[in-house]
Amino acid sequence: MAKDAVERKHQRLFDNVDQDNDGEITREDYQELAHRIIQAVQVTPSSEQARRLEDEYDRAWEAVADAAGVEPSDSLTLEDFCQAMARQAADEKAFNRNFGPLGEAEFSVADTDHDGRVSVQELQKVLEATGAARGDASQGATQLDNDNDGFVSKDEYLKAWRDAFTSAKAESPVMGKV
Ligand SMILES: [Ca+2]
Ligand SMILES: [Ca+2]
Ligand SMILES: [Ca+2]
Repeated sequence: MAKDAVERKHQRLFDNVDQDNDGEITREDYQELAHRIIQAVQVTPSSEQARRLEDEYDRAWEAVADAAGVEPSDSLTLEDFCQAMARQAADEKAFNRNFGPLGEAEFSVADTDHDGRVSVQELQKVLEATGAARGDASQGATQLDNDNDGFVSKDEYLKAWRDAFTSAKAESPVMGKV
């Protein structure tokens, strides 16, 4: 049976998170991904935004491990990860609780000039670091700017972020085309 778009997105996510490419996801992969974003946006690692991002990546890993029924010190295979993510994506409340704050932390770390707004260029750096949009980070960030004023609102980002993991659409600004 053909894999549906949501499953393909979870596979893409697995590849993006598996920073050391060993075919398993661990807490270290989540930590490394958080570090990559922090480096990409050049935010001070000891800053509140950077620490919040690290905390939320840690919390997200614990939620995924919990949904998969493993200890946070264990690792997850692609199959286990996709099953755990499918369960999370099917439960909107759990998804928002476990991953909503992570999306917010990503958005807040993206505002590198601290003007309270995230420009298309600022967001592009985050998308490049997560690997989410692959070669399409520029296109993805531009798509998120619905009213073409050069900035992406938090609501626009969070909605796109949720859709990336839960909607059946094969295309997503933060995930590219799967
Ligand atoms: Ca790994
Ligand atoms: Ca800004
Ligand atoms: Ca806009």
